[in-house]
Amino acid sequence: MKHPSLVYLVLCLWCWAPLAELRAIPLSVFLGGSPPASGPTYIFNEDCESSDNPPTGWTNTGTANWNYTTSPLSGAQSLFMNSSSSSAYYAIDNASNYTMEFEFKIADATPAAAQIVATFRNSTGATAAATLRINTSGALYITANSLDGTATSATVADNTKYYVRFIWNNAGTCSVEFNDSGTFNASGTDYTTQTSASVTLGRVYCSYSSSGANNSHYDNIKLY
Ligand SMILES: [Ca+2]
Ligand SMILES: [Ca+2]
Repeated sequence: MKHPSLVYLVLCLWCWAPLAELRAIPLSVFLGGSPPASGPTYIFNEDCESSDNPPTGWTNTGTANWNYTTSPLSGAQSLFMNSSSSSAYYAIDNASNYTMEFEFKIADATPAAAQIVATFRNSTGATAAATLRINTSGALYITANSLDGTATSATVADNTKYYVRFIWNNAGTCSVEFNDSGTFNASGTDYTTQTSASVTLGRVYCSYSSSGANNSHYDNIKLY
């Protein structure tokens, strides 16, 4: 608790007409109020740096390798899906919206057939809610409500690190955006959307068994 006379002095100064610029600054700054809330609370924020394979909370299929050390995307280790039949999922609660962010790299950015990069699914994995794919040109698109959305006009390149943001909205607009800076603005040639149906979520995957992205890398995988 601040001394009452100090609070009175600050209020008098703040109200003084010539100090217009001063009033542009929130009063709470002078009175010691709480700063604005910063950043999301992550459901997971996996940097792959532990030796656990898979890390706590994750389940592997195929030969997902969370201890990959050859050219990791960040730090000393990344997640490497070394075949198209590998994937890893994290069990999640049903929710009306989720944002998944991750660093991504793929050896073959123009695969012979579209491949799954990430997907929100139901609790058994059998039902897809929204699926992020890379097409044969290296563009990203979302399949939801059993319909393929428009692919980004921007494309990813082989063996190049990108930052990806993949957003789930239940019976709403899902979106994906990617770039090499990690700054997202929900617009541009690297951004696209697709409308989803209502699905009860239970899992989120990197890649997906039997149709995953071949020779793909992930790091700093976050969900909020
Ligand atoms: Ca690791
Ligand atoms: Ca890492």
